Amino acid sequence: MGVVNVTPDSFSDGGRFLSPERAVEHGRTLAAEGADILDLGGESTRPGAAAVSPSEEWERVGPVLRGLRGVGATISIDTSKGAVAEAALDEGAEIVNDVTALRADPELAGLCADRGCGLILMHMLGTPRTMQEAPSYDDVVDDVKAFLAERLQFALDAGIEEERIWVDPGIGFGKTLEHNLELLRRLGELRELGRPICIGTSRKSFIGKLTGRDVDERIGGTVASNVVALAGGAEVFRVHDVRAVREALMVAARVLEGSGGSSQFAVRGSQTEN
Ligand code: HH2
Repeated sequence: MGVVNVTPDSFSDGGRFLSPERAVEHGRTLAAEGADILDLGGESTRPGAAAVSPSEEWERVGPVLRGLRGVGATISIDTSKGAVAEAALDEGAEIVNDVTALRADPELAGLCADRGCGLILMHMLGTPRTMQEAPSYDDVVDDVKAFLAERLQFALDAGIEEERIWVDPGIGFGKTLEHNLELLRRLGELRELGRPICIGTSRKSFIGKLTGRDVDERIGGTVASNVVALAGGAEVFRVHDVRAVREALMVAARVLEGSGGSSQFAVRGSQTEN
């Protein structure tokens, strides 16, 4: 899953793709690099980011969504707002990626049930504004798992089909460095929820803490953390650097084959090199 942020203030790439033309071009590049899904976002979730009205959010992402039609990737809309999700689904998006796991907008669950779209339920402690203020858990993996189980049941009760739902532990959303590492180390425990796991480690601050690298220099840590997530059973990898991560996952998947790891990546390399 390649990230297309049409925002002025995303932590990773804020402002770089705010013009629709640049965002569309970026999305096309990510699709050409092998992204199966493009995740379009018009509101940053970083701590302290400015809130955006539904109309402003849609004004940012709408033209980009239209420009990416026919690019050969499934479009996912990264939003917590029913109005934005509805407009995006009308324009051809097929997945709603809600970082609040259906807690922010009471209309969103019914919309997803009616439309039969895909849905990503992500864990976050508190809100983007407050989430990094001394986050604490009894056991981060057990707590995240219980939260996702509860949100999964909520979605099912709202009439959303189980096979359309993916779960995500929300790396960096109300988590310390140790919490993020523990979630990646024990990711396999979330498989007991019975739904595909989506993971978003790309360029996040825990990588900066470990490597000392600035946000646009975290590709090594991003690759490593996604490979670890693959070994833990993740199936959807939300990243800014599609080519590098995809190639790493193709190789890692072959190594893990037969060891119980996931192996959905076909290897397309030359047979004549070593
Ligand atoms: N992370 C971000 C945004 N959306 N969605 C899911 N499912 N999982 C994630 O880990 C996730 C997400 C944050 O990353 P980014 O979009 O690069 O930054 P910003 O929120 O500042 O736009």
